Amino acid sequence: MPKEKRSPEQYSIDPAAQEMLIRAEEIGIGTAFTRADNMVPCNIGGAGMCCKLCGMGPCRLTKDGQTGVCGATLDTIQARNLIRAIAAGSAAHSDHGRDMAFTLKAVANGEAEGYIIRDVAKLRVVAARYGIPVDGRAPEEIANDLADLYIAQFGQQKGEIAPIIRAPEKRQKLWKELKVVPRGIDREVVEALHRTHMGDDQDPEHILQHAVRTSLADGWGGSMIATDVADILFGTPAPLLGQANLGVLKQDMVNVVVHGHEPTLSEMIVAASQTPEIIEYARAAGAKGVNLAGICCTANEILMRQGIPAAGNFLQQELAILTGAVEAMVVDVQCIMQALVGLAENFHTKVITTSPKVKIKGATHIEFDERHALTIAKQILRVAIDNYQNRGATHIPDVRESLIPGFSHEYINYMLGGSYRASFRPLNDAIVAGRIRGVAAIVGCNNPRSTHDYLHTKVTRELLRQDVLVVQTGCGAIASAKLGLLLGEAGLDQVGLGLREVCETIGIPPVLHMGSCVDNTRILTVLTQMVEEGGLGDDIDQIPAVGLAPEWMSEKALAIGTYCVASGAYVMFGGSSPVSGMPDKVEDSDIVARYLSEGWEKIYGGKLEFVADPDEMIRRALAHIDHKRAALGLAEYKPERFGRSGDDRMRQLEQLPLVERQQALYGSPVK
Ligand code: NFS
Repeated sequence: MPKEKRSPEQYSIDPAAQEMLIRAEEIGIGTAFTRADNMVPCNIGGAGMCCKLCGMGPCRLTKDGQTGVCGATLDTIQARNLIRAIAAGSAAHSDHGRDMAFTLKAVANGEAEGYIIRDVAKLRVVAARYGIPVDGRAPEEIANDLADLYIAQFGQQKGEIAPIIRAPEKRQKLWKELKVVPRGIDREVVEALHRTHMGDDQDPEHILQHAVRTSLADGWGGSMIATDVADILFGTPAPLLGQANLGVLKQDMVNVVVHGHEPTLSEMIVAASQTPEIIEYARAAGAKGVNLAGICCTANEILMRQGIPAAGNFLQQELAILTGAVEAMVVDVQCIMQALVGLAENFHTKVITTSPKVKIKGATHIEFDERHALTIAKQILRVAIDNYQNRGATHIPDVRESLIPGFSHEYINYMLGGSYRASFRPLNDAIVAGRIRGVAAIVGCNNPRSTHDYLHTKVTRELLRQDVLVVQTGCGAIASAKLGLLLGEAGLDQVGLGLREVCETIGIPPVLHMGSCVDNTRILTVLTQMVEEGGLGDDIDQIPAVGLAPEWMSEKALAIGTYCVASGAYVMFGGSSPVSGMPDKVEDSDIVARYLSEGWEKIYGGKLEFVADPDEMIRRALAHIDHKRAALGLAEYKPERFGRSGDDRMRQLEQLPLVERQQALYGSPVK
């Protein structure tokens, strides 16, 4: 029986999304929101209680003590299902990292049209970390060596992946003792699949130990490589002004939406769109030019480096096409809904697939090849421009918000101390003093099963009020951007006074946008640097910090959550749990869920929990932060200690007559 249909306000808290969903209803077009209404999720599969790994099943274990045909117990089945998801997520991130490494190699050898090495400084720093000689060498030579080293990580069979040395020393030692240091990125993913083939690894804890190793191959391997190379080729992000939401689409321009994940093509489309030849071509077609906008993590990549606006997050991909104003939606890999093609048939929009790995029936395929990157980018833009004349009625919501993204860990380090005294000291000190209670990474997807953006913003706002500094990536960052939380002035009135004062002093928004989902590795680096700075313990699990993915939906999110736990973080997911079991109906069906929390906490100091209620998520996050503060012997968090923020006080003083103001400031009037 279909669930009850929800109202636009129940679908999304974003007014632009609501407007487009009303429009979709008016013209009779379905979206992920309505499809979610019509598709009741399977409660057995959803709880991790269904095994379909072989042809004797699928086996659905819904009674006490029941096993699969082969005798597999529920905890084994849940662990196998979970590791397969983690392997898929790790594979997606890491394959992205591999492509980036190949691009670096091609650029180093002059085989990639249109690219240059933009951040030579980062290239030298990263290469030097691995002992690659840098002095007196051309950037291309260094890049060639680094590309070779990075490419080798994927197929490496033995030993340890190289980037693991970037974790805190104590953590590395723990991983070695536990035998979870990845040997090679591909090897761990393949082994996860092998172990879960019928008749292999059947001890849930042993399976989950390998889940950790697989996820570490992502976080401290494939994803870290993706971030490094993107920065080296396209520039390490630093704050700039951007905009977000569907209102960034323009009526009088050719709108090209780039959607997916890898920055290689989207960066080239940005470059191509600014060439006189393309601008002229667009003008000849009657448009003012080409307006680019991003969706999902591609949006984050070009937003934080080039200031290209974000049209929205995951659940807005269909809504962008519904505006009728998108000439082309150019997609590469990951998070692309198949529904886009059918939806686009109602409009003039061309859905263009570009990756050799991704085709969608009915889409136009223009395959990307880095050797001819600029030429292909121009070709794609010409297809979009030619389509401008076919545009029909449009409906662009007049909703957009400004934001300041671009907080790479390099920039955070710089902003805290300047060029010569770059340091995490001020951040650590603010935490030690209790001005900042702790740090929360609020990341991950949207999910049409919950109200779009609601859970993200609910937990973000509450933690800010509680003086928790928030860092964000992925679709969660775009959710906060749309609400104005990524702007200093607009966001600060919503945050606790201690945190507010720190933000005012440094001149930052209370929510730091750190990039795309592969850039969660930047958060790992920040946590490591906080450890190395001193004062907050000697490993990541001692820092008063939490990781939250309130609206998760993708397997990549599970991989991220797992590597963060293995790195020592307390991670909570909202929404549904893939290992929930049905503890009220089937005895011990939550053994795996308990192990991910209590079991992993004993081993890694971090734990993974699925918490549907956002208030409970907030409560547990704050309790954890306070518990970690106490364990470090830090001052108890007391918000009233810091009184009003400095800027706030100055603003009030400005209202006073001069003598009284001087009295308040200096104790007596200045003569
Ligand atoms: Ni992350 Fe980025 Fe968004 Fe989720 Fe998808 S875009 S890689 S998976 S939906 S946050």
